[in-house]
Amino acid sequence: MENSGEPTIFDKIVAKEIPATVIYEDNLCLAFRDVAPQAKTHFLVIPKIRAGLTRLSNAEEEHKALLGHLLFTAQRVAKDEGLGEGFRVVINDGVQGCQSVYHLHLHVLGGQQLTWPPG
Ligand code: IU
Repeated sequence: MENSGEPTIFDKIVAKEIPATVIYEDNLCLAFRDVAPQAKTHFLVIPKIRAGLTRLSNAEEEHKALLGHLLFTAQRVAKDEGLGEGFRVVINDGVQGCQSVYHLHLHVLGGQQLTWPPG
């Protein structure tokens, strides 16, 4: 459920208050392995500061550069993870998009042949 800005589990991961397997970090974002992987390789890329981005559909003009950085980072870490044969980037938005954590995150899935369409 979307909240008004309470810390999410991802804020706690950024703050290192709860553990995660971090595979990339810079001043703007963090990439870590999903605890319930839906593909052989499944990691998340999140902004360190949510800055209003509980979900993609809350994006404003001011978020454009950060959104670009997250997407660029997703493909860069995917390459580092050996996903040169291809991968998928997913952003679940809202109830119908099956979003469960209201802190923007990009899923990156790969390491195997994926199928299409998703459910
Ligand atoms: P969603 O798009 O909001 O549904 O994705 C949330 C993801 O966060 C989901 O794939 C979870 O497995 C993942 N996750 C996690 O990696 N670590 C956690 O502590 C929690 C959720 I809570």
